[in-house]
Amino acid sequence: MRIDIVTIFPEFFSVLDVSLLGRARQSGLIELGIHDLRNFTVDRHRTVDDTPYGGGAGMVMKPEPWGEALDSILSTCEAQGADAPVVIFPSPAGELFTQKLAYEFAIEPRLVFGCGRYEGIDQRVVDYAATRVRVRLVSLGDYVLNGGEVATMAMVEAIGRLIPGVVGNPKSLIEESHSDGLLEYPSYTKPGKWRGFDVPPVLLSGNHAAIAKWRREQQLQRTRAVRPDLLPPENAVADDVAPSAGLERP
Ligand code: JCZ
Repeated sequence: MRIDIVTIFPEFFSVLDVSLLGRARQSGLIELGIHDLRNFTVDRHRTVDDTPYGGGAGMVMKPEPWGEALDSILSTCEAQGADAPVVIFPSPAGELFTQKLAYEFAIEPRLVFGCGRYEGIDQRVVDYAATRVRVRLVSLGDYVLNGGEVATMAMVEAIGRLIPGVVGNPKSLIEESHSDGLLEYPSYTKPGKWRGFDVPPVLLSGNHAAIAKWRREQQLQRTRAVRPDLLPPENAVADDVAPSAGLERP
């Protein structure tokens, strides 16, 4: 997969040189292009923002540098005979980014992320892009970030790890998909006793059926307690009878 990112803070993305995604890039599974939006300006001050029409606080990103940046990336795609990318604009006004969306994006050969700053990007950039490629406005969650960079990084990580070969042990991906959208069960490792807390005895029993049953119960209990919205209606119970998240002392 090839991922292009347009930003006024290209140095933010140096974190993608390390860890799992860094290795995936070295092995050629993920190709990354980071583009400084200011390189697509033509004025002496490399201006990327201006005051909003209609008034209001803050500045808006000017359309011209965005148009040049997108044209440049899209013409590279066309020259290579590559499939048209999906262009993703992180935005608090977008659809929610979920694991389902991560799977959807992970099968694309090319993605482009446009990272806004200030009060956002002139709407015509999105409208123009939509005349040429598939465009998605995507929100990481219901909170406000200072720009699209952190949201892009989270999405690149969530998408990248789904590309075959990126995660060393594909079993960890399979187990996740088997969890049916429930929260994960709690994990333990050695030592068996630590600061007065014991590992739940069932995990030391060697009884694999009992362990699977216990883990499933833990998943349901946690999900009911903190994320009942994830449960199918028949499993959800009223708040006042919901069991604890299992986070209290034994
Ligand atoms: C550009 N401010 C892009 C996305 N989920 C979420 N929260 N905040 C954002 C976001 C904020 C932004 C820009 C300027 C995305």
